[in-house]
Amino acid sequence: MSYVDEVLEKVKKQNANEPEFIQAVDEVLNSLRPVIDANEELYRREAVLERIVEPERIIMFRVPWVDDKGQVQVNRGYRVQFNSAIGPYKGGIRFDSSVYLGIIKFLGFEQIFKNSLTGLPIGGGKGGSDFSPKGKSDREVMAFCQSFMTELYRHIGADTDVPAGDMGTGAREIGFMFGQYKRIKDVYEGVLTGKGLTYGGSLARTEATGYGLCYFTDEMLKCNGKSFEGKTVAVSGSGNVAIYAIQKAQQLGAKVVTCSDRNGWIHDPEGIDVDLLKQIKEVERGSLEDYAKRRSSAKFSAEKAAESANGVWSVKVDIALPCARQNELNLYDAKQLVANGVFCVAEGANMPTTEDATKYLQDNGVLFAPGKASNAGGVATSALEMSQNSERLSWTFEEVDEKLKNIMINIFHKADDAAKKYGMEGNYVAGANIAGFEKVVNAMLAQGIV
Ligand code: NDP
Ligand code: 2IT
Repeated sequence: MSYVDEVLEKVKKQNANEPEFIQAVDEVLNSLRPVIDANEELYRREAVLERIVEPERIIMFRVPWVDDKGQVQVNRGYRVQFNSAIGPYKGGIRFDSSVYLGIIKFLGFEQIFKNSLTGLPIGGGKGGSDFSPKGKSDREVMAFCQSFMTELYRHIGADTDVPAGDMGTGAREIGFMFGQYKRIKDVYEGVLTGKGLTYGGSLARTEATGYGLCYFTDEMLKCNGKSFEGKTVAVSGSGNVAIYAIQKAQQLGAKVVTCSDRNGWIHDPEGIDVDLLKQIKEVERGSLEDYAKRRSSAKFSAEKAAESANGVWSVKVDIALPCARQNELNLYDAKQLVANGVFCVAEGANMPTTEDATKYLQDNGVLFAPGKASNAGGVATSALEMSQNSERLSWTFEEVDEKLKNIMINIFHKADDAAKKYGMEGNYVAGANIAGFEKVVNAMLAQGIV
């Protein structure tokens, strides 16, 4: 049995209750076959794959807090410190009722390769809790965040592990966690990124993931003789990544006609009004139904993304940008997109496309950008925030945005070059995995058995 198959079998057996983690490992290891085969003897002896699929450390803890009725609630907190070969652990914190260890492990595993691709010195990690801020008061969110940090603080630090936001964790939550960390440790340091601009945050971090997705996609399109100009785009989600992907795609000349949330999705053939969307989702924390009520060109469908299909992918468009969550674009959706003439799918979310859907899109000539490359702009800008915190200076929006753009263009070319080197031109999934993996493995081998 090949080394890859051996390790995959072991991962499936040892993590049988974590399907998302198995999916992420399966996708990465399968695409690494040419590299592993070329170095099989060394990698086997050094147990490179066994080590890379095993987190360096998993922290799980109780998070008790008191709700507005005086009732004590208990959630479970996680931090998975996956790989520190190339820098301190770095990765977001997800607050969502669907969170369990398998979700955090899949996200942490992806983060290793994503962070490597940025070219910046950051290792891979991820954290979160099954707590959902949805429908909670600000005081409840603060009580939860303070309790979460009261345990997490002892495991993190500016040179150890630097968390940030992810689904359900935005500026408000980062602020509450930063305040509690500082209060307990009495150290003012860049221990979290995505901070507010008045206390160490970086300009352009809010926009970075969505903008970065479009910079990456723009470069991929250009290198394939295409562009955003005059194209129609379907986006899913309406959170941090989606909002700024919509904004940048429109700035690059496209018309974005869909977005979605937990309650349903909208089709706005005139193009999404980003200011209205921001008002509803960022300020009011409301539902897209309100968007359609205030904009006559938009139609809201209460139909939620289901196991079988997701309405946003039924609209005829040229480019699709999934920006909500894992496995939101399945084989059925991929077939609809291809039948409707889509020529590019670029992932803003982490692992939004199922493995069979990815293969179908690639087999049908669709330009496909994998999230760990195309959504790396968020964590890359987090690393720029860490640099600014270390030198106790802050850069202008334009400076950060320019660096972000260059990083995304470089990531595209790293993935493109690696794919070409191994005879898989145009397969950016394989190219991104290989380029991300090679740097981490070289560092691991150089550092001995740790
Ligand atoms: P947000 O919480 O800001 O937004 C998530 C969006 O997805 C919301 O619109 C939410 O709906 C929708 N959503 C969540 N769960 C479901 C569901 N079960 N069904 C339908 N819609 C759903 O998160 P982000 O925008 O930060 O993250 C989105 C994705 O991007 C995640 O996969 C995340 O891991 C990834 N990512 C984020 C980065 C970042 O910098 N923030 C960086 C790289 C990747 P509602 O509005 O109703 O809550
Ligand atoms: O998935 C991701 O890359 C993020 N949620 C951002 C992580 C970060 O540290 O900025």
